[in-house]
Amino acid sequence: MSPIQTDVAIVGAGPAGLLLARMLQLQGIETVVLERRSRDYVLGRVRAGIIEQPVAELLAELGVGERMLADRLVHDGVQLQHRAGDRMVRDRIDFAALTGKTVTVYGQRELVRDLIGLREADGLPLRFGAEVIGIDGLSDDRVAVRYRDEAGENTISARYVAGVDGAHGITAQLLDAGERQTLQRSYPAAWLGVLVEAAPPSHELIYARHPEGFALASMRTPEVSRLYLQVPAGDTLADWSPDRIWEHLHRRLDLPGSPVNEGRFLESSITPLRSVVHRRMRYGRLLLGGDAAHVVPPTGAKGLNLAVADMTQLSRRLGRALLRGDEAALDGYQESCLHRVWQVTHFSWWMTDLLHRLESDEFGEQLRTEQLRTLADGGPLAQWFADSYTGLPLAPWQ
Ligand code: RFL
Ligand code: PHB
Repeated sequence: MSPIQTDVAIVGAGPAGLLLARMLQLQGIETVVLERRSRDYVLGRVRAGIIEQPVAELLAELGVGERMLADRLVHDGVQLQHRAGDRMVRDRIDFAALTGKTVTVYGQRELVRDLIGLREADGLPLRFGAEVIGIDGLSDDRVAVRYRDEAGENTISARYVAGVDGAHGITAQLLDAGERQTLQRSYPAAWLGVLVEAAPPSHELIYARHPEGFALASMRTPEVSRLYLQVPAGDTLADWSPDRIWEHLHRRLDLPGSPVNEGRFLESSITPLRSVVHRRMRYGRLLLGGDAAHVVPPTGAKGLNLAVADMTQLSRRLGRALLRGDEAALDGYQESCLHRVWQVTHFSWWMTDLLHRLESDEFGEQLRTEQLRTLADGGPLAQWFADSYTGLPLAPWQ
């Protein structure tokens, strides 16, 4: 059987792969999306909740925003809770006043559902249960992407391959470690996350620094909370009974008149904290992006947003290469992404260090306390925080 032919084979139906497919479709470029998990599994994953303003605007421009614009919560600030003297305080960072920008609360799960719905309604190829197992011919005119599904092994022949298969994907692993030029940092902590059928404690997110560790009160809707606790790296869900989770959430987050509301757990998970940057994002006809190319700890709510930023660069450059024969456009892909990747890696590392209990060191504690005071003053540090959190401008996608 002769292989299926396409312009761009997209490995992974996460937000990065699905959004790239949409941007290429709007430019008239053919794609096939291959996803190793089942449709139900992909639609069930919870993960991110915060969408930067420029990303929300892009989604609307791409025709993906209808349900998001109707159902989202718009936040124009966040609360930073910490000890000041002998009491706990909540300082508000006012995004609207500092930057004129806001963020959107809309679950990654909903965004992925919207993107899959559009692709299926357009009748475009998206194969679930199709695991990519190898890629050949990265320096030839066409690439052969080998995948396995329930029918056996098959091949797609493409001009380019987008490696957007996440932090545990195959595409980055096809290259040896030296080629990837990876830099990374691990943290001695993980996040235990629970999705809870109960109203959030505040109408805004509360990021809490507490002597027993970080906690975060986020939400999906006014009736559903998303709560996180810092736990030691290596802990599993078996170490955390529901009673123990509630005890820690109350201790770290409750203030008089503003308690965490208890409810039924709809989902729970543990995620290790780490920072990873593969400094090479292009190998011939393979282009890496999203979590396949870099991972940030979730503290700054940046992973999904950074994946989208990569995809605007990739979409425009693939358009130049495939529609105008300007292959050189792809030479600048990695360089154009990496400045933002490092800005976001720095922001996510800084926010993680500021709010978590990672080592007990009085000197470090004092520095963190003073930074929280400086943030509360609303000066240049608060301005930088608000700019970084609400999102740097995106490059054009076409
Ligand atoms: P994804 O979403 O991991 O998608 C990759 C897809 O590739 C598939 N795959 C393969 N398919 C075919 N063949 C293979 N060999 C394959 N190997 C893998 C996988 O099954 C998967 O479907 O990567 P992508 O698209 O780059 O998107 C990245 C985001 O998902 C990630 O950065 C965010 O979830 C991170 N994140 C957050 N980001 C934000 O911007 N804001 C947040 O508030 C936020 N909160 C979070 C988060 C991530 C979290 N966890 C669980 C990691 C909170 C948490 C707790
Ligand atoms: C979430 O709602 O899942 C969320 C919010 C803020 C973060 C990370 C995750 O920094």
